[in-house]
Amino acid sequence: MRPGRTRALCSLPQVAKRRASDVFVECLEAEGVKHVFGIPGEETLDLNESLSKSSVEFVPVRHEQGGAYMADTYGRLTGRAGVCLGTLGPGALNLVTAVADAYLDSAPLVALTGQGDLERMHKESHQYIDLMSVMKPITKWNARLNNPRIIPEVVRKAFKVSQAQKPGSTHIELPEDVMEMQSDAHPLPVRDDVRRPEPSDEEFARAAELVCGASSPLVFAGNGAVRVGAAPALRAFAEATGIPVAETFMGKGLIDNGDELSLGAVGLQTGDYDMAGFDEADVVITVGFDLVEHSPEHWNAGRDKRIVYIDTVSTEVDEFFMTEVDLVGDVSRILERLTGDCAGASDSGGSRRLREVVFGRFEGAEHDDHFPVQPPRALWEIRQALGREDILISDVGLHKLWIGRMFPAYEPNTVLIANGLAGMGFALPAAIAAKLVHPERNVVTVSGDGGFLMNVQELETATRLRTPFVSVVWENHQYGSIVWKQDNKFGEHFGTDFANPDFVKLAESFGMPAWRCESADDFGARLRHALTLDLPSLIVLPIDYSIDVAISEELGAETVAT
Ligand SMILES: Cc1ncc(C[n+]2csc(CCOP(=O)(O)OP(=O)(O)O)c2C)c(N)n1
Repeated sequence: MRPGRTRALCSLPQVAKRRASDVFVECLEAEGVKHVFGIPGEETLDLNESLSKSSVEFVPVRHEQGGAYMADTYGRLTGRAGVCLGTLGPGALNLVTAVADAYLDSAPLVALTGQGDLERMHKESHQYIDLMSVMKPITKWNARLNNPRIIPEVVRKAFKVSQAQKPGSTHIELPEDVMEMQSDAHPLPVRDDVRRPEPSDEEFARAAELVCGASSPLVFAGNGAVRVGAAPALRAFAEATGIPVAETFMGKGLIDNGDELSLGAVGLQTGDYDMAGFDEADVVITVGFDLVEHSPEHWNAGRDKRIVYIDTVSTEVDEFFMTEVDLVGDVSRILERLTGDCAGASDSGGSRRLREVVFGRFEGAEHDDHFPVQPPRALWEIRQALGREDILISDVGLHKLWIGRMFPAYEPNTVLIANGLAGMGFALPAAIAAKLVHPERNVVTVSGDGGFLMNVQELETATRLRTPFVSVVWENHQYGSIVWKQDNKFGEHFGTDFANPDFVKLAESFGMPAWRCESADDFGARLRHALTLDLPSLIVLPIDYSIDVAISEELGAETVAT
């Protein structure tokens, strides 16, 4: 053995042997884990017993997918991996959709799954599914704990990889027999003080030359900037240079919607880009732009934009996104330096036409008394009821498209939209996690009547935890966005209509107050009242989707999938 290695081992504290599951939980504590969201199983008995004696709160949920969405949202809002748990086979498989959501939406999440004993994995065996293979394509990394000795390394690596840019999901499989073995391992030190490489002076000079030489530059900012807290630096850059900022749906709030330099959230239709000034733009500065949200083909179809790329990691390859300069590193520091270097840039880029159409419609909705309510009025009421830092969480459907483009955001991470995987059922469990992270903020969800029922069981988790937020269900008895797409394509729709339970009675049966709105004014009043309560509540809002989310033919064909 090499001398250095001997010294390192000699310096380890003497630790008594403990059960492997105890060591595992000590490692979770060392990572700062506060909650594990999940459902226990026969194959996680030791782990759950160890959790019960730890500082980590085990939060029982009512479907593993709900638990994984809670972990996903906890990760989105904190930058620290949220943790979810499912037992082997069915429990683990129920995690899959939300683990994939964290993967595509770049939210740090560590999924724990039980597993049968090591010695029965090679054969047909009760509830055994090859979870390592199942989780592989929806995680950045995964590992089986096949020996208690490797627990500290595996846990540290799962968190490190999950939280490193771009963040995402990782997975640890915990065989039942390994968890009950004895081990004297102990947690590894946790160090997250990553120093990012700086772009070279030449790269900065090239970027400044491009930006300063542009006649019509604009910034396109996305979730990558939200994740690293770069909003202040981005705002300072925009203000100093006069270069306006368009946002993706997940980038909403990076720049205050009321700011003169805000071009709005683009991407619903091809015309969005045109009307925000992309057509005339010769240079586009992307800041934390994740291609998973919106294909660059929609704003660079002619491949003629000169692109300055700013992010923490190197760019994806896409034929419509051939960047000219890549500034990879600490996004805030890069923007700060560019702010000085680009003082002479042209401030004539961007167009406010998109904003005028969208927010003209939004402001005009204040006195729109249509009932069932039309989306602009519904969003207008929610905006009035919420403060700048409060949180609106969108589920997935036609309502998401309305929220994405029309709901004004003032700060990042105040409008949560799952726009990578875009799975229905996200909003309700996400709200529980948002309240755990920010108990002082108001939280409202908007779901369609389709998506709401996909994770409705988590109303019980919410009432049990007493996380006060308001679930608003836009009721139209249809999968609205599919109706919209089918009508546009075929002139008719099919397979999209359904009946609903009485949502008010359903919510009441969970022990929470609930109301059905009878008029547009009713909605605002009920929402304001619900936000004063110290327990979760639900509002059913009959919705009229007869006005096209496209708003105007001028905006062209839709480009996004809901
Ligand atoms: C889990 C999941 N299943 C299916 C889809 C495809 N999909 C996208 S939107 C949508 C309909 C949503 O209907 P609803 O929740 O009622 O909301 P609305 O569109 O009416 O606002 C469907 C089926 C999806 N994104 N996620």
